[in-house]
Amino acid sequence: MDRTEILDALKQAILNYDEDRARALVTRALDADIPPLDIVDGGLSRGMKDIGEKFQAMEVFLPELMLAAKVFLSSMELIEPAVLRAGEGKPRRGVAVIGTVKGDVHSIGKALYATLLKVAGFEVHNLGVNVHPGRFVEKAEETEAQIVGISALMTTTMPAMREVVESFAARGLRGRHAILIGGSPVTQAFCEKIQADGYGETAQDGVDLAIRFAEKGGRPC
Ligand code: B12
Repeated sequence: MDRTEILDALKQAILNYDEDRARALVTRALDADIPPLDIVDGGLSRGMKDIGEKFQAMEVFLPELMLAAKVFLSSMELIEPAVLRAGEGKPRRGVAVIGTVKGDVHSIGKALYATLLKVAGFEVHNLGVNVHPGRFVEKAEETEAQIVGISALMTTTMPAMREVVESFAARGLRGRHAILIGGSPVTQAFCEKIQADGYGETAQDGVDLAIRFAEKGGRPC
């Protein structure tokens, strides 16, 4: 199998909810020296995107989403050590607090963001999912984080991102921590509307922004 065939088969394994096959293909991909992030983007994430579209078209339902997520997370267990190895020896960049907003339990994109921040040299405090706005503030202050990364995967939970920004403002803390937002329904326009400090379309974009903030500060949004 060449690279494209492996990645296509991996996408298909997600669509078939076939955990054993997905893990075997990930091992094969790593053995074939396919970069870990290409395995995620070119295989696993493509599968998740297709499952989301099938869900929207009512071709699959919640149990299938859960199965696909399980295959994704199980595959990530194999990929993560290879990703983290790439970050070994990197200088320490700063501290990041991340979480998924109140009302939202989607964790996969945020977990990927956490991993890539670690690779880039950040100390990461992952607050998990369904995080109350005040919790972001408390943890950011406690850890003196330069970066607060917020994830939302649903249009219905995006307004909670504004609440997080407002919680920092209400305590006079705007400008002290860069508030970065992301997740598939989030846009640059929304970032500007709620006056967050930056939007990352992908986890890697979010890491690049975090590095810029940690190094220079400023408001890229
Ligand atoms: C897997 C999944 C689930 C799983 C989640 C499991 C888990 N542990 O995360 C389960 C089954 C639990 C689930 C539940 C639900 N889901 Co759901 N789910 C998905 C699905 C298929 C994939 C999401 C995913 O993991 N993608 C892969 C990751 C890698 O991509 P990502 O999260 O977008 O992250 C990337 C970037 O966005 C970015 N990123 C993400 N966060 C951040 C943060 C920062 C700071 C930065 C910089 C970057 C960044 O980095 C990542 C990589 O580059 C999506 C479809 C989709 N298109 O998103 C639907 C989807 C998000 N779900 C949806 C819905 C409706 C639901 C439910 C309400 C269903 C129901 N009837 O109960 C519940 C909601 C429960 C709740 N209260 O949260 C809808 C949302 C529609 C909307 N209103 O916007 C979607 C879009 C499906 C659809 N097309 O209709 N879901």
